[in-house]
Amino acid sequence: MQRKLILYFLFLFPFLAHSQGLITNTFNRNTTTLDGTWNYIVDPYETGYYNYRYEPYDQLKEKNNSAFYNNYHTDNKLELVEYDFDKSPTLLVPRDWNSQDEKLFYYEGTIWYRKSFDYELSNSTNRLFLYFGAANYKAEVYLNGTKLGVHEGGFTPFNFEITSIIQPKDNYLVVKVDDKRIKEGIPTINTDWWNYGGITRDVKLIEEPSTFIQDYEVQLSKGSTNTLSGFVKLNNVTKEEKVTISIPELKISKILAVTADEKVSFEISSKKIQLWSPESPKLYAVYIKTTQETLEDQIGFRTIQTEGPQIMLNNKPIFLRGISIHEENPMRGGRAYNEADALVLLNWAKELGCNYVRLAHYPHNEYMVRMADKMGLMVWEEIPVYWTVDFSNQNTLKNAENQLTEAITRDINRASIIIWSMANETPPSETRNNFLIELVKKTKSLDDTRLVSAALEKHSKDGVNIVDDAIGKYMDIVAFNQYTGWYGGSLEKAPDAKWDIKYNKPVVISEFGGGALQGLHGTINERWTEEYQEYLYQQNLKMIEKIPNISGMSPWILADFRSPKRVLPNIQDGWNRKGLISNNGVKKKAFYTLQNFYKKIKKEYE
Ligand code: GCB
Repeated sequence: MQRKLILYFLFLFPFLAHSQGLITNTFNRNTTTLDGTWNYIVDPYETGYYNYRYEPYDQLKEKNNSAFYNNYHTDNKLELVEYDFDKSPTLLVPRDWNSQDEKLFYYEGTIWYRKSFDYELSNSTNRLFLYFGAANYKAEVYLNGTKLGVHEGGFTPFNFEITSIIQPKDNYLVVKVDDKRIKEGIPTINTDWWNYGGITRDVKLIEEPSTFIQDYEVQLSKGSTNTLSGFVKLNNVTKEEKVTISIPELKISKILAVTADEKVSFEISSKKIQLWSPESPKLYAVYIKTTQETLEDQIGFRTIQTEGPQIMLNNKPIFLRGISIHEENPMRGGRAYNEADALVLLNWAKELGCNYVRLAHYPHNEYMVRMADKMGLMVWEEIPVYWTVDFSNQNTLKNAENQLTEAITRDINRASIIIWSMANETPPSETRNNFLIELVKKTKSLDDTRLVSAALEKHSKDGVNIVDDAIGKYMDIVAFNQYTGWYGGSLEKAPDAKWDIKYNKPVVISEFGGGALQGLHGTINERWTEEYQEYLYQQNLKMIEKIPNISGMSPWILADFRSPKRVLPNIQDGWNRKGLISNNGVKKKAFYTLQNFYKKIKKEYE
């Protein structure tokens, strides 16, 4: 049978549903992948979504209120006869579309995806969920003619229950993904990275028993090295349920009674916990068990706090030897999306001598943070509140809070994550402060064990570098970006720079750096040469070492990354060249400058 883009769902769900309570730890559940080839239709005018009066089909209230409807509907079905998925080409999922087809390289707009699949529940009382690791930027999801809902935000997961819709044969999943940049979005229109569109992360079906473990947290209590605490949240509790949390290696087994679909807290004491650290990234097998299922996770336990100007990991001062990373595999071009990509990026960071990575400027995929857990890399995780988002817009705030909540919910059990970052280089104002304060409150309400920060900026007066952004008061770490020797400032004088930082808190340089085309050589005064970049690193490192309360850094950036803003012919050609590694995977001279510096710092802290 020829399948068309059938839009009969439009009249069944005349409202916008949203995604439902997030299911976590999908890596260790009973799942079936929907990754692979999906048919697609490029729809720049959104003809599949709006009628000719520019009314969204799925929001039409009256059956006969549009000419389109009168002309084309039969039997509550609306067919766009000019569409045919079966005759359409395919894209790989997960992957951005830009790097899969030259014609889509610069495309920003709507693409319709279609996947057909069969699925039989293994047990008639079981439930089925459809899970997306991420789709950039806005996804509208339809299954067998029913609209499941909408998700906004390109870097966090979402899921929908499909138990009552799934059929054993020929399920017809349609997803509209729209990556148009919008002023009120998170991020907004203007960023310095490629706006990769598409279903960029794994898609899976999750089969669960009727009552199941939706979400949980097992972490050390704030400041304690021997009390584990957290919560378990079951879904669809109809009678009292017994939940057992066990960690066999620690001889821990704790039973909770759960009587409602809400987070039930617990505390467990243990004297023998071996703490997670970069030197020894110990992970424990943790089991959450109900009468209906057992879920395993691999979780590390560590404490992270500040004491005046110091960051304390497991009660010992640490220095964050970091690097900033975009979620991109530069050698392939395109979004990083799997374990192999995570290994490429994080192995480079390890080789550089890092114990810490800043995953900029949005939540990276789950492979990255799970790999960081295993490799012993501490992580700064960020949401894309970048530059000039629409701070006075309440919907924008809700959107940011939602993305933050999804990121924290997905990653709360990852020992590697020590810092939640609220924003990057946002212009100070009362409106912006209020926006960020709300995000800090949200973060602390979801997770009081980690540190909160944001990449701020410095300004200069009478030759003194000043950091006095009022939002610093709400941050556990004062982090700021500075580009001495690239966007102004003298490299010769850098080591003698004066600093006035308002807060007695740990200071982290969240960015510094400069561009170089790998293979281009010259003097230290010639921009874009490897020598210039090397000198820039040498001078910046001399300067940074002397900054009061300095506790770490994440220079900008591990590898060259694509940015439409970077157009200088024969040098940039669409790449931001501040990478220490080229887009061919070749290390530039400055890589070794930083590597040597980190060797020295490591010795000082041992
Ligand atoms: C910054 C931004 C980062 C840019 C970088 C640059 O301050 O935070 O996203 O890519 O500068 O290269 O200019």
